[in-house]
Amino acid sequence: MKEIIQVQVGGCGNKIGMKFWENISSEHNVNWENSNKDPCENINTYFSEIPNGKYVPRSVCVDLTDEILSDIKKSDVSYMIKPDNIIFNRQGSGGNWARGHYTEGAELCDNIMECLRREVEICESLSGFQIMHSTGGGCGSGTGTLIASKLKEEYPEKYIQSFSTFFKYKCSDIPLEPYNEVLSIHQMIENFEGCFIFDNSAIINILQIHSNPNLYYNYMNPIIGQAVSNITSLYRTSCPLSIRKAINNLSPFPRTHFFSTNLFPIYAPDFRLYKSHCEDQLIIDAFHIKCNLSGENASLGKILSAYNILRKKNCKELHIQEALNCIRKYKSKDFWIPENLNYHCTDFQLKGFDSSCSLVLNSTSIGNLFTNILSRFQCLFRRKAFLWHYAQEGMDEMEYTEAAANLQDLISEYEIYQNL
Ligand SMILES: Nc1nc2c(ncn2[C@@H]2O[C@H](COP(=O)(O)OP(=O)(O)OP(=O)(O)O)[C@@H](O)[C@H]2O)c(=O)[nH]1
Ligand SMILES: [Mg+2]
Repeated sequence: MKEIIQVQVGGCGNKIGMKFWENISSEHNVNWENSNKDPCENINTYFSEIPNGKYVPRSVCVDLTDEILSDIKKSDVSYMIKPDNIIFNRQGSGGNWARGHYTEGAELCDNIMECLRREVEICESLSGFQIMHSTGGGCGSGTGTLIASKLKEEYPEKYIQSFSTFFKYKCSDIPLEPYNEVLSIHQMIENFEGCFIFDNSAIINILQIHSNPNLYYNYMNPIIGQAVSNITSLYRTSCPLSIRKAINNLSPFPRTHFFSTNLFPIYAPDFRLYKSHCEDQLIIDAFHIKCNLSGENASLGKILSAYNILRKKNCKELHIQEALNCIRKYKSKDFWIPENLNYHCTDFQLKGFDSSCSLVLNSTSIGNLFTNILSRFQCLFRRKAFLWHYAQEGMDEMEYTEAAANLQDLISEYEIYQNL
């Protein structure tokens, strides 16, 4: 058994985290009334069995406000979350990374680590941790990265992967967002082994959402939840990968571990068509820029590594190979290492879909997202705007300079690979 423990942190982390649990509970037939009727072999990756024979998520839910309770209650599977694993205070971070990382969040840390220790103790052979969070606020970004650094201290040999939401083009109502994002990425470079990046602006673009910003999360979160379910199917099928193996396959270099995900098909929940797609269509269409959930066009960079995850019953090997050969032939100039395109095929279908495909890309084009974030950061930092909020929490100016330099190094590293 190779178990994975999820930590969902902050407003976005908890909402997307609950979508993930809804999807995979249904895929594994975990149901409170009937226990699990038809357990999949690897139900234990993400669920632990409790004494009455029921299964509950290996999840710890953290926030700095009690909004977490309503976020969890809105989910169809809220009843499965262990009440002791919901940890929050009522102070809030005020959108400030330093409050999430050094003050308010730090106060909760002993409690969080104790809860994680209990979860680790009931695992037979822990594969690693995954953190769900956003990078723009104070909690998911500050506390999420604090938890990762504590996990690295306590379980240095375990891999940590994250599902991280950015908001590239937002005219934010929180002016501190660029600081929060750069300080988070600095930590993510050092303490996470693999980060699956989603960009809200890209998803808004794909879905052409023009509604009230508070409503569009209802459309976006199911899409991110589907992509996460597809990616994690690698760890849950009958011959599962460990986090270590999956991330190592995707990362030719240790620091460039930021992956974008293409999802095909994508339907806004109201417009879903229950249509089946053949293997070659799944593989070829998943390469389309309109399927990219981080808004970066992989064809404008070099693909360092790619993983195609197909979920369809009775996949035909011959059709898969033909489609992969077609990609290798016509997109060879996009690949940095020729043919570095892996695939994984499973019968285990995505909830509500006859067939689905996620293409995970480690592409140098993700550098554009970071360049954009760094320039928004520089614009504020040059003027020393809003720094007093962080200084009040004891943060030193050196920390911004170090974080920005680390991000600049990462961008340069992507540029080197792109031009090699
Ligand atoms: N995709 C998606 N993005 C969200 C959601 N909720 C918030 N965000 C975005 O995530 C960023 C940070 O918001 P939150 O996650 O609510 O912030 P937090 O981590 O709780 O931090 P604080 O509330 O500042 O303590 C903002 O840019 C939001 O627009 C959500 O449900 N889905
Ligand atoms: Mg919040």
